[in-house]
This record gives sequence, structure tokens and C-alpha cells, in this order.
Amino acid sequence: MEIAVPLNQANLSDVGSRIPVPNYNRSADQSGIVHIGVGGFHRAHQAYYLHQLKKGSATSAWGICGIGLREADGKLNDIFKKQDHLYTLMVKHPDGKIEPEVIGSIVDFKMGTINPEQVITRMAHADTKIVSLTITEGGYNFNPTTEDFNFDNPDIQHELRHPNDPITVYGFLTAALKRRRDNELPAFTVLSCDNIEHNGDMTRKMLLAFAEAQDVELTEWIAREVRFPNSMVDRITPVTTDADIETLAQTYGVLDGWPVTCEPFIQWVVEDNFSNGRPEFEKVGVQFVPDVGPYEKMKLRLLNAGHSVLGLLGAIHGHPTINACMEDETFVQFLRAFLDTEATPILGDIEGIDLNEYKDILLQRFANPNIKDSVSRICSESSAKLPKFLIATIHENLATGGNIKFATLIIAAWCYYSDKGIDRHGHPIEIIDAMNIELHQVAKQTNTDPLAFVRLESVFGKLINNERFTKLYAEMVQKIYMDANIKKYMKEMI
Ligand code: CS2
Repeated sequence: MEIAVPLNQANLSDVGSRIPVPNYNRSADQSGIVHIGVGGFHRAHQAYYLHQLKKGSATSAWGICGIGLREADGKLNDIFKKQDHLYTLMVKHPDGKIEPEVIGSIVDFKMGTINPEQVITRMAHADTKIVSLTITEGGYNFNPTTEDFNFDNPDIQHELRHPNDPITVYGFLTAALKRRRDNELPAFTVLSCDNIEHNGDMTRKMLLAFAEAQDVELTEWIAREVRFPNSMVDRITPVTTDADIETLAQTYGVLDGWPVTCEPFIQWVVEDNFSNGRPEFEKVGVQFVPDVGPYEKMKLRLLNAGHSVLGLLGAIHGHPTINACMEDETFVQFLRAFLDTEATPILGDIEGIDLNEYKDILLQRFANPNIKDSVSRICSESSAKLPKFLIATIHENLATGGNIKFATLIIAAWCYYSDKGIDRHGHPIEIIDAMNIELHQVAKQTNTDPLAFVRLESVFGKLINNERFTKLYAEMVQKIYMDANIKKYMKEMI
């Protein structure tokens, strides 16, 4: 293999002799979309869809200006500067085939932590039509149980006092929308692409709560002018490893500081409700529907919950990846039983979807041996994810008399995981969670108070008042604390 070539705009034709590269104009002026939270997922999903669209229609003037609102985004900022915002997407097929392709739809990147004014200016610019978000479930700043805006967050308090020095997405959106209103520019659309049921409605509710604490008239304008389409997004995107960077350099001859890997499957279902125009995403397979609700619920309660089921049980058992869990027949059967008997009954009929087929495909996606999605990624930020993915299902099944035993075992496993931070062999587990300390503190009281963990109302709501749940949970958590051989209990249940 020839010497690997660094990825950047000047080297594109050289890189293009090795792997596919963008064939379209990449001017930084083309940023009708400002995107907050440029993680791997955004780069494998929305940026990929836009790339497909631009490839097919040279006239598409849409482009993405990425925004980083966390210090940690500095790494991407540095790499993007060197690479002219180009990156490689490596699609990994189950048969081992890898399809690398350079994506060019991100044309600019700005750090809100370094220069907030620059970010507000970009968002308030007449050319900006959409501000989209992948800020993770935790980034929406609501109490998971009450779904009220969390005004106690010190960053929120700071930006309410200093509207020109925003920190969170709410401070930036409000400052930019205020400027647009003052300049008589049309409002942009706020498009949430996170795994939250009714993600658009939720973003609207939170933004209005925040704005109201600052400026009532502006809030009325936002409520009237800004559209917040709900959307369901889907593509499994594991954390990039050093091995991925090496494969790209050694096998394909491309030096990329931060390629992104993903599965072949991709889906985006969006409500066609935009304030100021949108790309013709339907040309590249995006589904526009009047009501995303049933699709979102299906995806969160099957795929995301399914991930958490495998992730938490896998972490305790000692399986490092989701596909390793899927090589273990007990895990497969347990997962399917949870999906069929607890998650599916509350979904009802979904137009155009055969749920059995959806689950069959889901299991194949999880089993893709080439993806190697780490259980640590799946378990990260469980305190923000589980209320939406799994605990909501328990609440609904309790209300309708449905099954809860599989989901309850997951909650008991999560307690053990949060308390001990080790797998059943005593190997340490890395726990990444904004509520890590709080979860650990309540979980470690389990020996004296078996229900201590589920008393945490901000995560579990009023589950503690339901005897059917607490009885089952207490039995399960006590068993796991006596012997952490989680597979034994899984087998007993299937
Ligand atoms: C995962 C998601 O950690 C998680 O919550 O379930 O990141 C999942 O891989 C994506 O939602 C797939 O679309």
C-alpha cells in the first residue's frame, strides 16, 4: 500500500483514488443547517443523509455548520480544522465488509465555549433555516419524572442572569431567536434528533419555559413562529476505536483523526412541520409523516430498551459488546421474551409496520459481529435513558396489568451495577453517568433497605408505591446481591 494520505480538501482527489469522496461544492456559506452536538451519531445519520442528497443534486445549497457547546468538543474542533471538516464514515456489514466514504456535508464548525457571540451570529444569520440537535437525553435539562424544566442547573441560572453569555442549548437558541425577531427575520426550525418520545414537543416545552423566565414577549413570538417537528432517528453508531483509525490508514491509505463507524441500517421519520424550508430529504429515503409518535415509541421501547437490557446484563456477566451478548443464546432468548411479552403489548398497531419483522431485523442488527458496540457506551447515562426506554414501559404495564418481570430484573441489575461497579468475576466496570454518585449512594444501602435504589424518585417516579413492583424487585435484587450469577436468573425466567 502506498503511503497513507491525510484527509483534507486539498488532498481530496488523491483520497478519491482510494475511497469515495464528495463530488459537490463545499462552500462554508452553505450552512442552512446549524447543528448542535456533532457526535458520531450525527455524522453517521443526518450529515450522511445530507451528503447523499448533495451527491445526487449538485444544486443543493444546503450544508451543516456544527456547533460544540462542551469543552470536550475541542478535540473534534482541532481535527476538523486540519481536515476542513471532512471525515470518513465506515459502514460495517455483518459479513466483515467495510464501506468507507468521505462525507462532505459539514462545512463549518464553531465552539460555543470559545466564542459564544460567533455561534449566536451564525444561528441568527438570515441563511440559517434549521437548528438541529443531538445533545443526548440528558442535554434536555428536564426532571425525568415530572418532565419540568430544571431551573436549579447552575448553567441555566448563569445564562438567565447573562443572556449574552449563553452556555446551554437553551441560552443559545433564545439569544439567536431574539436577534432574529429584532431583525425581522423568519424563525428557524428547531429539529430534535435525540431518543426522547415527542422530542420536538419536549424541546418546545423546555425552550418556552426557559425563555419565559427571561422575556415574555419573546416567548410568545417563539411559541407562534418556531416549529419543532418530532422525529425518530435510528442508526447504531459505536464509539470509534484506535483500531478503526488504523484500519482506515493501513487498508485504505487514508489518515483520518476521527472517522465514524456505523451499521448499514439507517432510518429517519420526521413530521413535515418546518418554519423556514428544509432539504428535500425524502429524495434520500427520509420518511415524512403527520405523526411520528407511534414510530418513536416503537424504536425507544424496542431498540433502545433492548440495548439497555443487553448492556446492563452484559456488563454484569462480563460480555464486552452487544454482539458478544447476542452470541449467548440465553441473552437472545431473554431479550426476545422481554420484547414480546413486555414491550410489544403496549405499542398497539403501527401503520405500515410488522412488529415481528421489526424485532427480527433488530436482533440481526444487534448481532452484527463487525460492529462491536461496547456495553459501556450503552450503559452510559442510564439515568437519563432508562426512564424513557424502560421504566416508562414498567409504569404502563403496571397500569394495564401487563408483565413486568424481565424489566424488573434489569432495574435490579442496574442497582447492583451502580453499587458494585464490578462484573461477576470482580473486574471493574467503567460507569459513565451524570448521576453516578447519587446512584451509587442509594444502591449501596440495598443490604439494609432492599428498596433503597428505587426510592430515587427523580428516576423511578412513584414506582415505590406499587406493591406488585416492589415485591418482585426486592426478591430479585436480594438474589443478585447473594450471587451475581445473572445468567442463572435469566435462564430461570425464560
Ligand atoms: C443506544 C443508542 O445507548 C443507547 O441509548 O441505544 O445510541 C442507539 O444505538 C441509537 O439510538 C440507534 O439508533
